[in-house]
Amino acid sequence: MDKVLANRAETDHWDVEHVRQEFPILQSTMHGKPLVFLDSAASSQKPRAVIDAISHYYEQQHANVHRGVYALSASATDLFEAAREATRAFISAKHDHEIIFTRGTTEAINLVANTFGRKHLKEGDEVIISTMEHHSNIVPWQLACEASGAQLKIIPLQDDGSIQIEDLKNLLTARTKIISLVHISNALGTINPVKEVIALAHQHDIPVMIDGAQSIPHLVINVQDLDADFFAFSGHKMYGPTGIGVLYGKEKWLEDLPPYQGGGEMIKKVTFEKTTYNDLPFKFEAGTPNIAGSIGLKAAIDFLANLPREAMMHYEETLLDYGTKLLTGLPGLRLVGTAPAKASVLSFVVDGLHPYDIGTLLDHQGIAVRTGHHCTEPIMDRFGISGTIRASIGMYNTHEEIDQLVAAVAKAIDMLK
Ligand code: 7TS
Repeated sequence: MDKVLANRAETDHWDVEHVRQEFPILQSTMHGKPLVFLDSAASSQKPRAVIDAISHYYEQQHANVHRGVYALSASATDLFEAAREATRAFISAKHDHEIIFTRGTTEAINLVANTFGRKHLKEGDEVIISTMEHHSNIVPWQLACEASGAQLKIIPLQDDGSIQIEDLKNLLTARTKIISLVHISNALGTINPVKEVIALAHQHDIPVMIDGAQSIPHLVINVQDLDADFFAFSGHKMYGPTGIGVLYGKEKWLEDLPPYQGGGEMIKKVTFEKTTYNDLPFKFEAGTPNIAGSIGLKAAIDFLANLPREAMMHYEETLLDYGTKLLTGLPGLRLVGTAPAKASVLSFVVDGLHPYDIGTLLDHQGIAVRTGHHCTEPIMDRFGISGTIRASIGMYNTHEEIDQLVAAVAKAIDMLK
């Protein structure tokens, strides 16, 4: 069977109507119209299994973890640690203690930039990121560079929104200490060749951090196969709750780095003379963690793990291709981000029209998209625009919803011109 046919056969196994039934909010209306939710890159909607796991936890299972001698605390601890194990398995990490729970991707990147910066960055050292980073993979590194006197080096963007390995090669020097790169761009949809980047960096003994905020809901992630040194993601973009995220770090790096925040949980022994730090992963988990969030995250992982992920990926690809074809047919509309390797994001501008005005008219049709710079101002500067309209796809979107988006954009163009 050729690839197209194989894809089609697998796509057929994606029962989108069945999947939609699992997401209560998708049955709701907005401005009297059925909700068409096309903003999953900002935050995805939650299946009932996640909502139920969290309310069940608060109704029947809540106590603080790692503290009490009593049964309820011990079982809350077991649930929390089961979430860590499920997360490990989900991204094929080697050890449970390589999974650090954070508030989200932003906190995970700050953790690495801060601790790596304190220990390994000095005056004249260099940190490489790309033009397509989310602000959360720019600003923490700027702070680390300011504190240490290191310099930020930027991989440029091609016109289609991709990066070239040659450009990265040209930036590598003996002073490069770390590379931090987004896996899938939230504003362009570009899928970066992170495995190739990591292999290249490792030839020079440079560690690589991957911002996986947008790849985790769409791709099957295997951190050992990627050989990533650090990999960050958020629960709320992968159908889980807000306020929980993950930093994966290779054991050797997490052992090497100093603690991030100080407080309870992260210590072994505290005296005023000297405090010793706890073992991994607790060294990086100061204070009471987001227990309910971890349980919701595990429910999201179990939900995803029970779905045919290959079929989901092919289905999302067909939606992206469909939307690309239809949108590019509209007058004055230009897609921003046309790299050959792309996932789930349709970012566009319309000649002479402000993204916000189009976004507002779409909202009146019940269609939720995001407009603006998407926390990626350097991308907007690179393309000389102030923002885009971004429709982003989740597992529950349909071809009919893409039709509605395109019809509503066409209507908005007509009204505003
Ligand atoms: N990195 C990428 C690539 C992202 O898309 C986002 C959030 C983050 C990091 C930060 O994640 P957080 O969970 O810590 O906030 N992206 C978006 C977006 O595209 N629209 O709203 C948030």
